[in-house]
Amino acid sequence: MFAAVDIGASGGRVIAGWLADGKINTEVVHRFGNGPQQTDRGLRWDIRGLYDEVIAGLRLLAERFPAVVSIGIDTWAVDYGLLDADGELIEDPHCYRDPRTGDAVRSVHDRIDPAELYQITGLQYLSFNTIYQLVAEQDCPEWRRAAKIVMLPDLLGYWLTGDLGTDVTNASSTALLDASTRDWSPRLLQLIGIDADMLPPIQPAGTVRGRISPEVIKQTGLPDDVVLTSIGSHDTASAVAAVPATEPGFAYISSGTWSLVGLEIAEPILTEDSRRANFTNEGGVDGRIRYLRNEGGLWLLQESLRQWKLDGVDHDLGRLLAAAAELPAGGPTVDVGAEEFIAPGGMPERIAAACRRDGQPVPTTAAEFTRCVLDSLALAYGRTLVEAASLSGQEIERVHVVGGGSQNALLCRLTAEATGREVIAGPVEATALGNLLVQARTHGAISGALEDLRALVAASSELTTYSPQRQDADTR
Ligand code: LFR
Repeated sequence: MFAAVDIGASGGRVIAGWLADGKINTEVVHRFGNGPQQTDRGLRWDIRGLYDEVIAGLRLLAERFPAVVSIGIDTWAVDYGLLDADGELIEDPHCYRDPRTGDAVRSVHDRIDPAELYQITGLQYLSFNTIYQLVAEQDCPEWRRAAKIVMLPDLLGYWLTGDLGTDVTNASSTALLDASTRDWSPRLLQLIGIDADMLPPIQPAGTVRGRISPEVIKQTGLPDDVVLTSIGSHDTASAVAAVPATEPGFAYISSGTWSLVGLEIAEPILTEDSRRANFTNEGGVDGRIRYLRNEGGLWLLQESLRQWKLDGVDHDLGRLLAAAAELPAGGPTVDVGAEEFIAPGGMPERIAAACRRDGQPVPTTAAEFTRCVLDSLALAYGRTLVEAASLSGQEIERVHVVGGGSQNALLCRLTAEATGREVIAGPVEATALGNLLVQARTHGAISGALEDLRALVAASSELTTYSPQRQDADTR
């Protein structure tokens, strides 16, 4: 029995998982909300509140599944907390959507040419990559007290165990990791003035991080030998590990707040063409490379819904999607990955402004905005996969959509049309499954390569296929 703590930008869950009859079974024991908090010190995560939810979830887990042997934690990437010399968190971590890195980006690129930075890290340029956030932080008083930089899943893990460590999947999102050696880059650390001992050691996914502390055992009622296992702690890495592909030739879209669109490859592609196309080489489970582009995601729709609610209209998503599906194809589209959509607030107006600026029809109803976001996402997916195939030389025969967006039938149908490929949707909880399966393998409940884990996910999940030619879907 294993437990996944899986926290995304809009919500978290504690999920129990166990193997029986060649399948993985899961049960969600606790769900909780999440979202960046606007404070007078910028946009931040309430990480202590999230930790309290994790503890509440582990308490429920201990009651329901007393035989749990291991816990794994994943969250979104790039963000971190700073610990002082006594190991205390200095302040709530910044959210990557805080637009604080403008000067820091310029400052880093003055010190190292972006082309050279890419040759070392292989990382897509995103204004919120950890390297830029850290340089922005160096101007704040809190930086002077900072002794350790700890990625968010590792911070939660540190509070559970007292042990500090990280894994390559999340470390690769910082732009401080050398994509070729898969270790911290001494050159980049020196460039931005960070001592190597501020960063924790990198452990491969599938290493025991440490035992859950006696204090947490007392608080939760967990068995006293339960451990924290290092998994693909970047949520996207765990999701990609659980893509239910049974044959090569697949692409994936991990679809949620963001859409991570790409392929799995064996060695990083660090060419100038790849950099110009803004593809990333993030570290995957078992040394694989996640060659993908981070496109905007359902955030544009989530934020629009939030704005309409603030304005007094609480739309039902199901109804909105049904109305959007009735609208004709060929409506306006926006660049979902653009910097202008990263920060929260006023999303429908920003979408309308982008359409107006480009001389396109401007959406007015909520259904039109919804359709515009989904058409834009599908268009971005289609383009990204054409480029991924050409840059990697890998053929794409089918596209797996995992995560929350796999439940959005309209988006899946539009994706099949835009990519001209069969789309296989599901599972929704791929991230938690990837987290659980790596733990299960570490603790001997299963064995095999990533392909075997994926076959197990395929055998355990209900998947829906959307064909590019047909308007309907098959569920198996
Ligand atoms: C998805 C994700 C993406 C990362 C973004 C910010 O949840 O982890 O992979 O680019 O969030 O961390």
